[in-house]
Amino acid sequence: MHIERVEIRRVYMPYVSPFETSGWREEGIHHIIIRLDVDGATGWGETPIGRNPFYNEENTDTCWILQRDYLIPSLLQTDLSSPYDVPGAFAKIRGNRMAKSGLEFAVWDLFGHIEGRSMAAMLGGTRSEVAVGVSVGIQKDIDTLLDVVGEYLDDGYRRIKLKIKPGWDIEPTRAVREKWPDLALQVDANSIYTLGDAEHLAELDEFNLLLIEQPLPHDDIFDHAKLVPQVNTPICLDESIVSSDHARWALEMNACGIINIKPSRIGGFVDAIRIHDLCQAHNVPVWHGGMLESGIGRASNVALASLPNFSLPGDISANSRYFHRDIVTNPFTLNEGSTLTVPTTPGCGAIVDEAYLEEVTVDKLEFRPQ
Ligand code: NPG
Repeated sequence: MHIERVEIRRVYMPYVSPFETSGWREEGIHHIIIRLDVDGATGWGETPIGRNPFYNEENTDTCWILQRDYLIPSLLQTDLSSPYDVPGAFAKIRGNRMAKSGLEFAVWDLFGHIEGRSMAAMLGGTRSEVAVGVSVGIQKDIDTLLDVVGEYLDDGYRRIKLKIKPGWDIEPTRAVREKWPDLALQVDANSIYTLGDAEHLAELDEFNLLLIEQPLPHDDIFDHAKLVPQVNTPICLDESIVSSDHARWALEMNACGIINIKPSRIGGFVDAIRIHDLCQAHNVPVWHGGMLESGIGRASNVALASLPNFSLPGDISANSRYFHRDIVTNPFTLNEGSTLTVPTTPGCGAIVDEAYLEEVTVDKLEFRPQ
């Protein structure tokens, strides 16, 4: 099968409230939405990339250029018999995994519509609901943090992740732990510490956290392996795991006890499933990260999170936690028990609000086979 038409759109959608990590602060998303068409069937995908290269090396501009000049021309030339053909179509192009991922997701969605299968079923999902939590950005002070966490708990979320950085780590975590002694709580440093901070990071051990996520640099695995024996809390890798090979290296080096899988960071579902399976074989739990996706990327995240080894709650909150209005007409709502329901309709299950998508579009391009 050859794709007949590709459309990419840069979109801007404001968040309900700004999101701040140890490395950046954003007021909204600057993602790329992809649409593929073949013979009356449509597939949607999202590259949930940052406007600036502060999380990884890519940004919206680099993804746009890579998709326009390399990835879409390759995809249009490829005779696809399954979504598993996509990584091969992109194999010559090194790195740029976020740029690749949205196109791969759209091919999965397209095949789901053509074959009448849900994305979760295609990926090997086994759950009808996935456990989710909220990632709480850095706040202006501890009182505000406690209010924000309290609101999410009132909404029904049962797992909270706190963003931390030097000067905003031990005390905010202590305050949340003291107020909610039984809360499932974890922290995320987004690569801001160094191995010299090992003793400081070990101070987090007293708070009974599920995990400490990506304390050391984004491209490091070696020093994480040195950190692991110095803290009792499980170390989870995010930024450092960009492929199934990186996951294998980390497991062989004992650089982490848990892995956060974001399929967009890894270039798509094909390699993300390999990481899931590898971790399962090693009895290493995984959980699904988030990149504040619109309803399109959110639906495909929920599908992947339905695989069996996603055994910790994901950063996949209900759409209303991110946006007042989303580009889908069927947003996820939080179930009792802090879960989202896995769609069973063909593809990822998102119903795109094309009129609103047009409103939030900043730029768009269309491609057809030459
Ligand atoms: O709920 O989607 C969400 C946000 C989860 O904290 C979250 N994502 O470092 O994991 C992260 C962070 C992130 C956001 C990373 C945007 C990159 C871009």
